[in-house]
Amino acid sequence: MLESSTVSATLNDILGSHRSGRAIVMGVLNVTPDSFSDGGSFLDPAAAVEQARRMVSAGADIIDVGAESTRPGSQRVPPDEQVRRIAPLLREIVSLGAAVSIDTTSAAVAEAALDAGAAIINDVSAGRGDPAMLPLAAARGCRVVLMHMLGEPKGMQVDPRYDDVVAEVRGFLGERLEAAEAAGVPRAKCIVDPGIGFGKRLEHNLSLLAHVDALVELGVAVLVGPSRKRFIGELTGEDDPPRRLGGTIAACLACFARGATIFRVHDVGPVVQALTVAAAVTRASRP
Ligand code: HH2
Repeated sequence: MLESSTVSATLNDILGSHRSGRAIVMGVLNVTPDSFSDGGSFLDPAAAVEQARRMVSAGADIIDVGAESTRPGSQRVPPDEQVRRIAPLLREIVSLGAAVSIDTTSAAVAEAALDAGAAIINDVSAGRGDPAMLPLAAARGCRVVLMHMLGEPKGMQVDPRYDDVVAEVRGFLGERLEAAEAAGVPRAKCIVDPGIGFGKRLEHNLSLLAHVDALVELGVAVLVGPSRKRFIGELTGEDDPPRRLGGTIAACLACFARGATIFRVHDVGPVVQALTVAAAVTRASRP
């Protein structure tokens, strides 16, 4: 499917956001029964499309569609079941005009989504989960999010350890950028992500948020996904993920101040508003 000129312009804005400083918001759409904060809410295709429409109206530049939960302890969902979940709604979501990303580690699922008009592969395994993923991205000329994860979702929160979490995550992402380039995906089409909550304790998540500028030095746009995650509950005592919006906004703003520009969130409107104000204050502080 050919990209519309509006989506191509959005994609250029997204990939160049680390240079322009423009904040980009990626709205989360989980077409799953078991996601940690919204599982089951959008399994019905009509509800999913309606939620995507709301997120686009609220200012989302990207809609990230996922059909497999990666919460700690989650079970893998076979590729054909992921395709079955997204097939009835993907084209309609693409027609809303935002860029669409597919959150999967399976090349078969990514290919089905690209065929329906998705433009970005969001791979939490950074191309390690399926050897066909990076070659597919190269052949289709699409953009790729490369995320850091220690281990697999099933056991990743069992005693994760690092000597220097920031250096190790940065080193890993540098290597995955090289692997993507070796497979034929230009660096300029890649986005990196420290993988908040993926094999990390509270102190690891906080170090990565505090030093996200070390990832910006890799020379590509940096995405962060703190939305509603457990570290916010650990800091604040809020057990109910949908009630973690204040913490989500604080984490996004702290990362924006340090050079990250793409924010994967469930609550698009409030985060767009917060980033708009933060960006205006930053501009006003320049001579
Ligand atoms: N977090 C989740 C899923 N996909 N992708 C990227 N690039 N970065 C993230 O931090 C990230 C991600 C987990 O959040 P969610 O989709 O809300 O939950 P679940 O995995 O349970 O569906």
